[in-house]
Amino acid sequence: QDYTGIKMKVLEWSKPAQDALAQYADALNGKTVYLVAATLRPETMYGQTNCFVGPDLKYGIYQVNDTDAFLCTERAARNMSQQKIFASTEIIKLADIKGSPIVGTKIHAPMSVYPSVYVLPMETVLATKGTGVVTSVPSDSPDDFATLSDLKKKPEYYNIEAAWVEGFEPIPIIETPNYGNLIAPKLCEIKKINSQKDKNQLAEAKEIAYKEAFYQGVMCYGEFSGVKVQDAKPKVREALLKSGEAFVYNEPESLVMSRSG
Ligand code: ZZB
Repeated sequence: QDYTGIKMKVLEWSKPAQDALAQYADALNGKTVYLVAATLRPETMYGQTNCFVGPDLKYGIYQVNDTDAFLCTERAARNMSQQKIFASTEIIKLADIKGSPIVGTKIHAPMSVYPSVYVLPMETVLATKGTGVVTSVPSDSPDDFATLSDLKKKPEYYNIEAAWVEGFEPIPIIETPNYGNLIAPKLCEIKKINSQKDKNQLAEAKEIAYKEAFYQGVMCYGEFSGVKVQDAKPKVREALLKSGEAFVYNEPESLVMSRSG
């Protein structure tokens, strides 16, 4: 898979993350840390409202160079190292941290309408895919919309502060002929998706959302407003790569494919 690695700069660690990372203070000193998300939809980055981590997943903070470090799974760090994304040939892990304390961390999501967004929990984040960090675009991803809606309904249950989700609404990014400009909320309504646990309906909705946006979608936000998604996608990606806010991240798919196949 040819992913775009999105660099989400940490602006302020949550209190639990500060506590968890205190023991690594020397290693992290002077480093800017980015949560990195692997996406197939760079053209939707304007609509990022938050990012997701798996609360029970294990993450590491890996040195990129003298100034930068990436937070992702160890598996992703190994892939990155093979793709020469790190300055050093060896993998340098600066810290270990679980997903749950990262929740509540304030980050900057490149191109997002919202200047800063929060890290939130998502039970269905796969450790075996991408970086284990998922950027969230509830306008165009049914999984993201369903999860964000769950969190808004029951912040106490999910152990989050209401302020981390309040006011972060889906933004119209792509106009589609059959589902309007907020395709994910629309599909969740049509498919009667009530929570992130409605797996089968969510899988169907995702399939439709991918196809509809790619083959029939037209951008209705940002620099490429009015441009077909097919044409805008590589252009937005190029802009992100050029500004240094993203990088090319590839994933060998063989294992996952053979298991599901
Ligand atoms: C932003 C985005 C916006 C995404 C969208 C999708 C959509 P897929 O769906 O299997 O082809 N993702 C990445 N890593 C993980 C993970 N570890 N666990 C769970 N989800 C993950 O895989 C690619 C997409 O799945 C990625 O693209 C990411 O969400 C998510 F509007 O990034 B995407 C209709 C989908 N729309």
